[in-house]
Amino acid sequence: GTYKHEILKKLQHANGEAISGQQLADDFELSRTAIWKYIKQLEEEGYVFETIRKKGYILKSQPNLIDALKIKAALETETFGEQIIFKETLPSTQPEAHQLAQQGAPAGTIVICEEQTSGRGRMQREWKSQKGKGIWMSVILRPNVPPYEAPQFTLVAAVAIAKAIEEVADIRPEIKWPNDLLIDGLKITGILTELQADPDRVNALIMGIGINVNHETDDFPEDIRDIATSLKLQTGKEIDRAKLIARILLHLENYSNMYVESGFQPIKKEWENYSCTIGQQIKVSTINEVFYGKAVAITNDGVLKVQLPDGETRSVYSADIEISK
Ligand code: BTX
Repeated sequence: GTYKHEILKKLQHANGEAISGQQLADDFELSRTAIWKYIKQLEEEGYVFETIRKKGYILKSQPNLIDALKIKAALETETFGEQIIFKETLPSTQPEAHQLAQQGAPAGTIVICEEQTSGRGRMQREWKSQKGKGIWMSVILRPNVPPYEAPQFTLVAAVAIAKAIEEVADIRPEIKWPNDLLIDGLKITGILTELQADPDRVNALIMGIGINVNHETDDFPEDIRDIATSLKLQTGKEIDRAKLIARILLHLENYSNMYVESGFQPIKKEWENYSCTIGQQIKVSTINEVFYGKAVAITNDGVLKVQLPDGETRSVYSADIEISK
């Protein structure tokens, strides 16, 4: 696996220039026949190469699939994504990741699949995960923080994902506190942060990320067609999911390290720039009550401040919100 992955990586970074079989053979200390065999394997997986006599191979196109190899080839991280568990189909990537975390999987381990048959959101709500269209993944984080800080990582992840989407798809999503990304008011991403912890320290955060990427309208089940959208619907372009995943992992690695070192404060400005929540009239639903007010600020600790009609300000740690039009 690793030679194939390294050879692919070289060809991906050649920017349309040919690389000769001899050069690849020299670089990896392999025979030219071995290189040729790896190229054939890659072709079987759907990669298309142009072979130019005396010059070598040019990567012409890549299969629009995600697999561990393709994600790895696109990675720019220190450690995130070193361990990738890729499955065609899973009920949900979350329980799988929980189990791996319990067995000691390192930070940055990801579980990802092409299809979830019972993907879930918060409070056991359903998360629709159409085959081959989206990014359905769970990332294991191991931040050295107390358990009460876990919800902040949802905010950290939202910034990391928003930034990755902006860079790869060239469209700017908005963050709806706490765990949604929207484009044009429609849901493009949901984040589910779950916790494995002792009373005073986090052992692992299992960060579930669902992104609608290459869906056409018909790919969404009817019950969410009016509230959901995909990057393809919004940009008119097919998006390379492996590239987007790699970018998310890069930013997630950076921002979660930043959080552990310095808290939410250095990330807050970026969060606010992406936010569509602050300044809006909102309806807040917590487990205990429903109330209306104006979202006035996010604190340095990532807590939402809501001002009630009577002027009183409340701190909201966890809730669902609706933005009034
Ligand atoms: P949430 O509880 O904030 O949102 C769930 C709600 O979103 C649903 O009740 C439904 O109305 C709507 N919805 C369902 N599917 C979609 C979709 N594909 N696009 C837009 N809206 C939808 C959000 O929860 C957190 C979702 C995390 C999903 C990831 S995927 C990888 C990991 N595995 C897993 O089972 N969950 C996470």
